[in-house]
Amino acid sequence: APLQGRLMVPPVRLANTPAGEVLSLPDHVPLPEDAAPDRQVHDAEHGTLLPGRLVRTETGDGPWEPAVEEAFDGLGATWEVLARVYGWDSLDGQGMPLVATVHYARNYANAFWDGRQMVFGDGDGVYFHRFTASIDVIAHELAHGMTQYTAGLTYVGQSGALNESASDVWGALVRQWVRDETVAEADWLIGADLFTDRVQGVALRSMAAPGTAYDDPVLGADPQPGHMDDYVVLPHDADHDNGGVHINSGIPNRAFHLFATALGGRSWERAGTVWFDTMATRGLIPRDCDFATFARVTLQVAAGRYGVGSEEEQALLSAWDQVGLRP
Ligand code: ASN
Ligand code: ZN
Repeated sequence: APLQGRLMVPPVRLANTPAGEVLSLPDHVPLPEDAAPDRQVHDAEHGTLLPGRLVRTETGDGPWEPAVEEAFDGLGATWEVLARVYGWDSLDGQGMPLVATVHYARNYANAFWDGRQMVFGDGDGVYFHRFTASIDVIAHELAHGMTQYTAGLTYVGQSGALNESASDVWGALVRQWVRDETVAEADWLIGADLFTDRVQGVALRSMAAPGTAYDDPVLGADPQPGHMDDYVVLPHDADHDNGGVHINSGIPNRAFHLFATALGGRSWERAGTVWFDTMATRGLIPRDCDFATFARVTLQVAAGRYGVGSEEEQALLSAWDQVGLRP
């Protein structure tokens, strides 16, 4: 449906869209039932050469070992949400293969998107289980690929924290979709299945209450802020998490949580739609988008999709206000 009426927020100068222009957001047309993902799961066999040995595609008989099963199913669930809810086929919207590698290196306690594919370590076995254990972590890594092909948010400073936050949003959303949870039933945790019993903590991050996910003698305390007053200013280099991209992501994470829970129902419906449109509509946000610009564009999208003064727009305005981002 085309955007109607005036925008409640001041017109924002968009990357490719002149200020004040009436935007038109395309309807989401779910992909047909017979559309399917093209998953390719590899085994690095504890080396670091990527992608490694191809062990599973869409054809072939199992059984497969757990890491392969989890990666394959997690990629499938993420593809399903994007395709069936938003009509988006794979990372680029054009059906590109979903490539993943498991058993990366030894005792590797992380997962990442390398610009072309997803990579999952087995964890160190002391503090971390294997990184395919949390479906939201799989969706998080895959979403980095989607962000690369859509908004292209630069992985440093505020745009980097928005990139990180978008991955957490898709992670939480896919987890909730798989478990068919309402926003009230969901725990809004990222990486809830990764920690061993030894760790004093519940997950890597909490979108509902950033900064409370863990407090451990060895791992330290969860450093995430949930409000602009607590924004952590760090140098924009690799030694400082590119300016705290995994730290300050707590702020937009909490805004999404507040928005989604105020609306109720399922997160992928209205709240997810606003985030999807903001991220995936070409030219809506610049690559170096800051928090304030992101907030303004989400409000324009909400007003466009659901109407000026709508419940959705009001809930989102309140959510951004509660994290210190009043447009
Ligand atoms: N697991 C991390 C992430 O996807 C790895 C990284 O810092 N690139 O954000
Ligand atoms: Zn990430």
